[in-house]
Amino acid sequence: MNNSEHVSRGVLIVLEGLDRCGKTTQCGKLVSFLEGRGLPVEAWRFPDRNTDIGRMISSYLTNRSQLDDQAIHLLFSANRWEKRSLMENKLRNGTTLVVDRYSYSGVSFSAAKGLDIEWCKAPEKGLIAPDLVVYLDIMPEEAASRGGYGSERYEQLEFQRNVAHCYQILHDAAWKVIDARLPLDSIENQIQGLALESIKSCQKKPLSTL
Ligand code: T5A
Ligand code: NA
Repeated sequence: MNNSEHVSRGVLIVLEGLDRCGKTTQCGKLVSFLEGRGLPVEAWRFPDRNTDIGRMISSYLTNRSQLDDQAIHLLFSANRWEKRSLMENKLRNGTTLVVDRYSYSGVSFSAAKGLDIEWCKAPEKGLIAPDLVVYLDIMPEEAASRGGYGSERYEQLEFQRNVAHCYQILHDAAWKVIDARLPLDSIENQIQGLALESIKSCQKKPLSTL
């Protein structure tokens, strides 16, 4: 008998938002919090720059290579697909995954360039659907004023405005929106509450796909 039938599954938690909204900071805090409660949990991020595809993406993002918009879009998607079976195994075996960006970044950043949004969504179909999407809501102007902004390809105010607009189109009622201008610990507490709720309610639900 399959071992995983006896284990409650892990939950797929995704944090999304504009560049510099604070996702990476909050993903780290959430992972530590869940670890502290004795839950099996891992921090993941997309792009995963450690694979061959991820290295191509990283080179593009740091302006060391050029690619057509469609080509880079498909690479970002392929970077998720190459991790899909590992993701499914981890979840089935009870590990909760806290993921810094996922398909919604893929669609929003490419559609912000003017690509057709339905075309952008197509290669994401069949990936595992998140149980919880937390959107850290920030004005592009505010994000731009945070440290380190401007070093990568997409970190430009006008472009981030388009991305924000595309996120609005994708946004569905199940997303949890948090004001990213709040103090760190206030955001942290809100995300902890949402994560615990999701872990409680999703463990018996089967995994689904986008
Ligand atoms: N992309 C990604 C695509 O185009 N398609 C895709 O499919 C995917 C997956 C790289 C780029 O790739 C694009 C999106 C991105 O442009 P990345 O490597 O995840 O993606 O880079 P970013 O998301 O841009 O990461 P950043 O590091 O820029 O932003 P974070 O993670 O949102 O922010 P964080 O936590 O590093 O914080 C930024 C700064 O703000 C401060 C922090 O201390 C830090 O200095 N900060 C706060 N300040 C005040 N109040 C708060 N509440 C704060 N929270 C954080
Ligand atoms: Na980050």
